[in-house]
Amino acid sequence: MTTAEAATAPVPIQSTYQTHVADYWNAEENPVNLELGKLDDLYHHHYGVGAVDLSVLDEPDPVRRRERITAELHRLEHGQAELLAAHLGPLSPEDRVFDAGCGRGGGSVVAHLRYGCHSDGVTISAKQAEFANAQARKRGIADRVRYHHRNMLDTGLRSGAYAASWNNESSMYVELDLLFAEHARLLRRGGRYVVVTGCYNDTYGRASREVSLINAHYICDIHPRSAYFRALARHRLVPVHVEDLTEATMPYWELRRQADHLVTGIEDTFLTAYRNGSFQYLLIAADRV
Ligand code: GPP
Ligand code: MG
Repeated sequence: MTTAEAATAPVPIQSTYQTHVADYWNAEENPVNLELGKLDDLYHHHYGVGAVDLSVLDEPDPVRRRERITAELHRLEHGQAELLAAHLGPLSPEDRVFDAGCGRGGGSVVAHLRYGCHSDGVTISAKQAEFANAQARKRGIADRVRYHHRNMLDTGLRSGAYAASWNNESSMYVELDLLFAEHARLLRRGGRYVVVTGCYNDTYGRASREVSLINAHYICDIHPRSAYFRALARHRLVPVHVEDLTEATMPYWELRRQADHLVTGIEDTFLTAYRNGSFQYLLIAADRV
Protein backbone atom coordinates (compact mmCIF):
# COMPACT_ATOMS: atom_id res chain seq x y z
CA MET A 1 0.00 0.00 0.00
CA THR A 2 1.51 3.35 -0.97
CA THR A 3 -0.91 5.47 0.99
CA ALA A 4 -1.62 5.69 4.69
CA GLU A 5 -5.34 5.29 4.25
CA ALA A 6 -6.96 2.68 6.46
CA ALA A 7 -9.83 2.44 4.02
CA THR A 8 -11.56 4.65 1.50
CA ALA A 9 -13.15 7.24 3.74
CA PRO A 10 -15.91 9.34 2.20
CA VAL A 11 -16.42 12.94 3.32
CA PRO A 12 -18.42 12.44 6.51
CA ILE A 13 -21.75 14.12 7.02
CA GLN A 14 -20.85 17.72 7.66
CA SER A 15 -22.49 20.64 9.38
CA THR A 16 -24.35 23.34 7.47
CA TYR A 17 -21.44 25.64 8.35
CA GLN A 18 -18.93 23.23 6.82
CA THR A 19 -21.08 22.98 3.70
CA HIS A 20 -20.99 26.76 3.36
CA VAL A 21 -17.22 26.80 3.80
CA ALA A 22 -16.93 24.14 1.07
CA ASP A 23 -19.24 26.22 -1.16
CA TYR A 24 -16.96 29.25 -0.69
CA TRP A 25 -13.84 27.33 -1.72
CA ASN A 26 -15.56 25.52 -4.56
CA ALA A 27 -16.52 28.92 -6.01
CA GLU A 28 -13.33 30.85 -5.13
CA GLU A 29 -11.32 32.09 -8.14
CA ASN A 30 -9.53 35.16 -6.78
CA PRO A 31 -6.84 36.47 -9.15
CA VAL A 32 -4.62 36.97 -6.08
CA ASN A 33 -4.52 33.18 -5.78
CA LEU A 34 -4.71 32.06 -9.41
CA GLU A 35 -2.43 34.68 -11.01
CA LEU A 36 0.26 34.11 -8.38
CA GLY A 37 -0.02 30.33 -8.60
CA LYS A 38 0.26 30.34 -12.38
CA LEU A 39 3.81 31.69 -12.17
CA ASP A 40 5.33 28.38 -11.10
CA ASP A 41 2.31 26.14 -10.49
CA LEU A 42 2.55 26.54 -6.73
CA TYR A 43 -0.94 27.53 -5.64
CA HIS A 44 -0.98 28.94 -2.11
CA HIS A 45 -3.86 29.95 0.13
CA HIS A 46 -1.98 31.96 2.68
CA TYR A 47 -0.31 35.33 2.99
CA GLY A 48 3.33 36.36 2.68
CA VAL A 49 6.22 37.26 4.98
CA GLY A 50 9.46 39.16 4.57
CA ALA A 51 10.81 42.45 3.24
CA VAL A 52 9.20 43.80 0.06
CA ASP A 53 11.01 45.12 -2.98
CA LEU A 54 9.01 48.35 -3.25
CA SER A 55 10.69 49.29 -6.53
CA VAL A 56 8.03 47.16 -8.28
CA LEU A 57 5.59 50.02 -7.62
CA ASP A 58 7.79 52.47 -9.56
CA GLU A 59 7.89 50.38 -12.72
CA PRO A 60 6.82 52.78 -15.50
CA ASP A 61 5.39 50.22 -17.94
CA PRO A 62 1.88 49.37 -16.65
CA VAL A 63 1.86 45.75 -17.89
CA ARG A 64 5.31 45.07 -16.51
CA ARG A 65 4.34 46.82 -13.26
CA ARG A 66 1.43 44.41 -12.76
CA GLU A 67 3.65 41.43 -13.53
CA ARG A 68 6.34 42.56 -11.12
CA ILE A 69 3.83 43.16 -8.29
CA THR A 70 2.28 39.74 -8.88
CA ALA A 71 5.71 38.08 -8.81
CA GLU A 72 6.72 39.95 -5.66
CA LEU A 73 3.58 38.91 -3.78
CA HIS A 74 4.13 35.32 -4.88
CA ARG A 75 7.73 35.44 -3.68
CA LEU A 76 6.51 36.55 -0.23
CA GLU A 77 3.83 33.84 -0.07
CA HIS A 78 6.40 31.27 -1.15
CA GLY A 79 8.70 32.51 1.60
CA GLN A 80 5.94 31.86 4.13
CA ALA A 81 5.46 28.29 2.82
CA GLU A 82 9.21 27.66 3.04
CA LEU A 83 9.33 29.04 6.58
CA LEU A 84 6.58 26.65 7.66
CA ALA A 85 8.21 23.71 5.83
CA ALA A 86 11.55 24.43 7.52
CA HIS A 87 9.90 23.77 10.89
CA LEU A 88 8.59 20.34 9.82
CA GLY A 89 12.01 18.78 9.47
CA PRO A 90 14.33 17.07 9.44
CA LEU A 91 12.40 14.57 7.31
CA SER A 92 13.47 11.84 4.92
CA PRO A 93 11.91 10.68 1.63
CA GLU A 94 10.42 7.70 3.52
CA ASP A 95 8.50 10.03 5.82
CA ARG A 96 4.87 10.96 5.36
CA VAL A 97 3.33 14.35 6.16
CA PHE A 98 -0.26 15.53 6.57
CA ASP A 99 -1.41 18.90 5.16
CA ALA A 100 -4.66 19.84 6.95
CA GLY A 101 -6.77 22.22 4.90
CA CYS A 102 -4.48 21.93 1.88
CA GLY A 103 -6.32 24.26 -0.50
CA ARG A 104 -5.02 24.01 -4.07
CA GLY A 105 -2.04 22.04 -2.81
CA GLY A 106 1.00 24.38 -2.84
CA GLY A 107 2.17 23.58 0.70
CA SER A 108 2.41 19.83 0.15
CA VAL A 109 4.43 20.36 -3.02
CA VAL A 110 6.80 22.69 -1.16
CA ALA A 111 7.28 20.05 1.59
CA HIS A 112 7.81 17.30 -0.98
CA LEU A 113 10.35 19.33 -2.97
CA ARG A 114 12.25 20.13 0.22
CA TYR A 115 12.29 16.67 1.83
CA GLY A 116 11.23 14.19 -0.87
CA CYS A 117 8.55 13.04 1.58
CA HIS A 118 5.09 11.64 0.86
CA SER A 119 2.21 13.97 1.59
CA ASP A 120 -1.52 13.58 2.16
CA GLY A 121 -3.46 16.83 1.83
CA VAL A 122 -7.07 17.12 2.94
CA THR A 123 -9.59 19.74 1.87
CA ILE A 124 -13.32 20.05 2.37
CA SER A 125 -13.60 21.40 -1.20
CA ALA A 126 -13.95 18.76 -3.93
CA LYS A 127 -12.84 21.30 -6.48
CA GLN A 128 -9.64 22.14 -4.64
CA ALA A 129 -8.76 18.44 -4.19
CA GLU A 130 -9.33 17.80 -7.89
CA PHE A 131 -7.26 20.85 -8.87
CA ALA A 132 -4.41 19.89 -6.52
CA ASN A 133 -4.31 16.28 -7.76
CA ALA A 134 -4.20 17.50 -11.37
CA GLN A 135 -1.22 19.69 -10.44
CA ALA A 136 0.55 16.73 -8.80
CA ARG A 137 -0.02 14.61 -11.93
CA LYS A 138 1.34 17.42 -14.09
CA ARG A 139 4.50 17.52 -11.97
CA GLY A 140 4.86 13.73 -12.03
CA ILE A 141 4.63 13.44 -8.23
CA ALA A 142 1.08 12.05 -7.92
CA ASP A 143 2.44 8.77 -6.51
CA ARG A 144 3.89 10.66 -3.53
CA VAL A 145 1.67 13.72 -3.09
CA ARG A 146 -2.04 13.06 -2.85
CA TYR A 147 -5.02 15.23 -2.04
CA HIS A 148 -8.24 13.98 -0.55
CA HIS A 149 -11.70 15.50 -0.45
CA ARG A 150 -12.29 14.95 3.24
CA ASN A 151 -12.90 16.66 6.54
CA MET A 152 -9.60 17.46 8.31
CA LEU A 153 -11.26 16.70 11.66
CA ASP A 154 -12.03 13.14 10.58
CA THR A 155 -9.61 12.13 7.83
CA GLY A 156 -9.78 8.33 7.84
CA LEU A 157 -5.97 8.36 7.42
CA ARG A 158 -3.84 5.89 9.36
CA SER A 159 -3.03 6.53 13.04
CA GLY A 160 0.63 7.21 13.90
CA ALA A 161 1.68 7.14 10.24
CA TYR A 162 2.86 10.75 9.97
CA ALA A 163 6.21 12.31 10.86
CA ALA A 164 4.86 15.85 10.55
CA SER A 165 1.64 17.73 9.95
CA TRP A 166 0.43 21.30 9.67
CA ASN A 167 -2.33 23.85 9.27
CA ASN A 168 -1.39 26.83 7.16
CA GLU A 169 -4.15 29.38 7.83
CA SER A 170 -6.89 26.80 8.05
CA SER A 171 -7.34 26.32 11.81
CA MET A 172 -9.80 29.26 12.06
CA TYR A 173 -12.43 27.12 10.34
CA VAL A 174 -12.62 24.47 13.05
CA GLU A 175 -12.84 23.70 16.76
CA LEU A 176 -9.25 23.41 17.95
CA ASP A 177 -9.92 20.46 20.25
CA LEU A 178 -11.28 18.39 17.39
CA LEU A 179 -8.45 19.49 15.11
CA PHE A 180 -5.61 18.77 17.52
CA ALA A 181 -7.13 15.43 18.51
CA GLU A 182 -6.88 14.40 14.85
CA HIS A 183 -3.28 15.65 14.49
CA ALA A 184 -2.30 13.87 17.71
CA ARG A 185 -3.86 10.66 16.38
CA LEU A 186 -2.10 10.86 13.01
CA LEU A 187 1.35 11.94 14.24
CA ARG A 188 3.83 9.36 15.43
CA ARG A 189 5.43 9.91 18.83
CA GLY A 190 8.06 12.63 18.42
CA GLY A 191 6.32 13.92 15.30
CA ARG A 192 6.17 17.63 14.59
CA TYR A 193 3.04 19.79 14.23
CA VAL A 194 3.20 23.33 12.83
CA VAL A 195 0.46 25.92 12.62
CA VAL A 196 0.61 29.35 10.99
CA THR A 197 -2.47 31.34 11.87
CA GLY A 198 -4.08 34.68 12.39
CA CYS A 199 -5.29 34.87 15.97
CA TYR A 200 -6.85 37.59 18.05
CA ASN A 201 -4.70 39.06 20.76
CA ASP A 202 -5.86 38.26 24.32
CA THR A 203 -4.17 41.39 25.60
CA TYR A 204 -6.49 43.50 23.39
CA GLY A 205 -9.52 41.90 25.01
CA ARG A 206 -12.05 40.26 22.74
CA ALA A 207 -12.37 40.16 18.95
CA SER A 208 -12.05 43.65 17.46
CA ARG A 209 -14.23 45.10 14.72
CA GLU A 210 -11.49 44.26 12.19
CA VAL A 211 -11.22 40.65 13.40
CA SER A 212 -14.99 40.35 13.02
CA LEU A 213 -14.78 41.77 9.48
CA ILE A 214 -12.11 39.20 8.58
CA ASN A 215 -14.34 36.45 10.00
CA ALA A 216 -17.23 37.67 7.88
CA HIS A 217 -15.07 37.96 4.75
CA TYR A 218 -13.82 34.36 4.86
CA ILE A 219 -16.70 32.75 6.84
CA CYS A 220 -14.29 31.74 9.59
CA ASP A 221 -14.01 32.12 13.36
CA ILE A 222 -10.61 33.44 14.43
CA HIS A 223 -9.51 32.00 17.79
CA PRO A 224 -7.69 33.93 20.52
CA ARG A 225 -3.98 33.24 20.87
CA SER A 226 -4.56 31.59 24.27
CA ALA A 227 -6.90 28.99 22.77
CA TYR A 228 -4.06 27.50 20.71
CA PHE A 229 -1.80 26.83 23.69
CA ARG A 230 -4.59 25.44 25.86
CA ALA A 231 -5.78 23.09 23.13
CA LEU A 232 -2.27 21.98 22.13
CA ALA A 233 -1.52 21.07 25.75
CA ARG A 234 -4.73 19.06 25.99
CA HIS A 235 -3.67 16.93 23.01
CA ARG A 236 -0.06 15.99 23.81
CA LEU A 237 1.30 18.69 21.50
CA VAL A 238 4.11 20.59 23.26
CA PRO A 239 5.25 23.91 21.72
CA VAL A 240 8.95 24.00 20.87
CA HIS A 241 8.99 27.24 18.87
CA VAL A 242 6.63 30.23 18.83
CA GLU A 243 7.16 33.11 16.41
CA ASP A 244 5.13 36.29 16.14
CA LEU A 245 5.12 36.97 12.39
CA THR A 246 2.96 40.10 12.63
CA GLU A 247 5.76 42.53 11.70
CA ALA A 248 6.99 40.19 8.99
CA THR A 249 3.62 39.98 7.23
CA MET A 250 2.74 43.70 7.22
CA PRO A 251 4.91 44.56 4.17
CA TYR A 252 2.99 41.90 2.19
CA TRP A 253 -0.29 43.66 3.00
CA GLU A 254 1.20 47.08 2.21
CA LEU A 255 2.08 45.86 -1.27
CA ARG A 256 -1.11 43.86 -1.76
CA ARG A 257 -3.32 46.90 -0.99
CA GLN A 258 -1.60 48.73 -3.84
CA ALA A 259 -2.01 45.85 -6.31
CA ASP A 260 -5.12 47.15 -8.08
CA HIS A 261 -5.34 44.06 -10.29
CA LEU A 262 -5.31 41.66 -7.32
CA VAL A 263 -7.01 43.30 -4.32
CA THR A 264 -10.00 41.54 -2.76
CA GLY A 265 -11.06 44.39 -0.47
CA ILE A 266 -9.83 42.91 2.83
CA GLU A 267 -6.33 44.41 2.69
CA ASP A 268 -6.86 47.57 4.79
CA THR A 269 -8.78 45.60 7.40
CA PHE A 270 -5.76 43.30 7.93
CA LEU A 271 -3.42 46.27 8.25
CA THR A 272 -5.68 48.05 10.73
CA ALA A 273 -6.10 44.86 12.77
CA TYR A 274 -2.35 44.36 12.97
CA ARG A 275 -1.69 48.01 13.73
CA ASN A 276 -4.29 48.39 16.48
CA GLY A 277 -2.88 45.33 18.24
CA SER A 278 -6.05 43.26 18.08
CA PHE A 279 -4.73 40.63 15.69
CA GLN A 280 -1.50 38.67 15.35
CA TYR A 281 0.09 36.43 12.75
CA LEU A 282 1.65 33.52 14.59
CA LEU A 283 3.72 30.40 13.91
CA ILE A 284 3.71 27.63 16.50
CA ALA A 285 5.75 24.44 16.13
CA ALA A 286 4.96 21.65 18.59
CA ASP A 287 6.20 18.14 19.32
CA ARG A 288 3.81 15.22 19.62
CA VAL A 289 4.77 13.53 22.87
C1 GPP B 1 -6.01 32.87 2.95
O1 GPP B 1 -6.52 32.18 1.89
C2 GPP B 1 -6.44 32.43 4.28
C3 GPP B 1 -7.70 32.21 4.71
C4 GPP B 1 -8.84 32.28 3.83
C5 GPP B 1 -8.04 31.93 6.10
C6 GPP B 1 -8.19 33.14 6.95
C7 GPP B 1 -6.86 33.51 7.42
C8 GPP B 1 -6.59 34.30 8.47
C9 GPP B 1 -5.17 34.55 8.87
C10 GPP B 1 -7.64 34.92 9.26
P1 GPP B 1 -6.51 32.80 0.44
O2 GPP B 1 -5.11 32.91 -0.07
O3 GPP B 1 -7.43 31.97 -0.38
O4 GPP B 1 -7.13 34.26 0.66
P2 GPP B 1 -7.11 35.46 -0.38
O5 GPP B 1 -8.02 35.08 -1.50
O6 GPP B 1 -7.57 36.66 0.39
O7 GPP B 1 -5.69 35.60 -0.86
MG1 MG C 1 -4.28 34.29 -1.31
